[in-house]
Amino acid sequence: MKDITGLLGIRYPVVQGGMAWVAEHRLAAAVSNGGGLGVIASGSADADFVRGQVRQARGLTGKPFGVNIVVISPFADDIAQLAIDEKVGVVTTGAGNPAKYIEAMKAAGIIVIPVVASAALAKRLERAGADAVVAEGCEAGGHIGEATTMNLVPQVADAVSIPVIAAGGIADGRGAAAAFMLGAKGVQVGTRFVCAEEAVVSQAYKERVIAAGDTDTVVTGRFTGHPVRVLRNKLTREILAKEKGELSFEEFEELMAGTLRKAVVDGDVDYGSLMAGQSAGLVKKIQPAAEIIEEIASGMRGVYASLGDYYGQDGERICTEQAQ
Ligand code: TUI
Repeated sequence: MKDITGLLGIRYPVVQGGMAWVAEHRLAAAVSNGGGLGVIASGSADADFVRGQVRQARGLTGKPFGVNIVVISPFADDIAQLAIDEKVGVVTTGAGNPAKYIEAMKAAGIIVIPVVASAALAKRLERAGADAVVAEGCEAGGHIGEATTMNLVPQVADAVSIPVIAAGGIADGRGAAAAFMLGAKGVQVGTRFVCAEEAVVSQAYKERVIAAGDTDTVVTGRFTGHPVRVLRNKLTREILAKEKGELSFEEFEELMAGTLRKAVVDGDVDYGSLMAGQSAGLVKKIQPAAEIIEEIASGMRGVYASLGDYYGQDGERICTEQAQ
C-alpha cells in the first residue's frame, strides 16, 4: 500500500484540518510549505470565495494542498465543481456523505479523502472510490461524531484497505505515534494549527486555546443531530442552559448564526463559537506552522526510540514475569 506521503506528495504524514474561517490560504500554504498537507476550508462560504482562496494559495506555495468541503453546506455542490475546474490536488470532506462527488473528482485526477466518524461510512466511501479516509474521533473540535479516536481508528483500519488518517485529540508527537500504533498511516491536526502564526485568527481566540486545559471544551447542539465541540464560554453556558429546557432547532440556529466568524474575525471570545478540540490543553504557544510539523515529527521519532529502549528489540518487557 502506498503510504500517505507518497499518495499526497508530502514530506510528513500530517494533514491540516479544514477549519471553517481559520484555515484560509495563508495557513494552508504555510502547512504545505512546512512539509504537511495544507487544506483550505470552505465552511459555509460560496464558490467564488473559495476560488479566490485557491488562487491565492497557489501564489504562496508550489506544493500540494487541498480544499475541504462541508457536505451539508448549501454551496457544497458548487465547491465540488470548483475543485474540479481549478484542478485542486486534494479534496477532504466533512459533516456528511460525499459519495455523489467522488466519481467526477476521480475523473478530474483529484485525490479524495472524506472525513468519517464511523467504520460503516468509511467502507461505503472506499467502495465509492475514496483514496483514503480521515477517521475523526469525538475529541476533535467543531462538528463531531460519537466514537473516540482510540476506538474509531483501529475499527476503521480493520474495515477498509485504503490508508486511514487519524484525527481528534492529536496535537503532538505522542498523539501521532499513538495513532500510528492504532493502524493510522497519517494524522490530521486541527486545533494546534489554530495557534499557527500564519493562521489569520483573532489574537483573543488563540489566547483562549493556549489558556485551555484538558476539560475546557463542551459539546453544544447534540439535540440537533449536529453536535459541535467548542471551548466553554458565556455563549456555551447560555446555550447549554437553554438546551436543558425548551429550545427549538430554529431558535438554536438563530443563536449560533455567525458565532464562528465572531470568534475568529472579531475576537469576541465571550459570545463567539471557539471551535477547538480537547487537545487545546496541549497547545502552549503561537508558532510557525512549519515548526509545529517539525515538532510533531521529531516527537514521534522520540516516542518510537523510547519504546525500543523500554521494550527491547523483541518486546520482552511486555511480559512482567520476565521483568527485573
Ligand atoms: O466536519 C467536521 N467538522 C466541522 S464541519 C463544521 S461547519 C458546521 N458547523 C455547524 C454544524 C455543522 C457543521 C465545523 N466543524 N469534521 C469532520 C466530521 N465529519 N466529523 C463528523 C463527520 C461526519 C458526520 C456524519 C461525517 C459523515 C457523517 O455522515 C452522516 C451520513 O450522512 O452518513
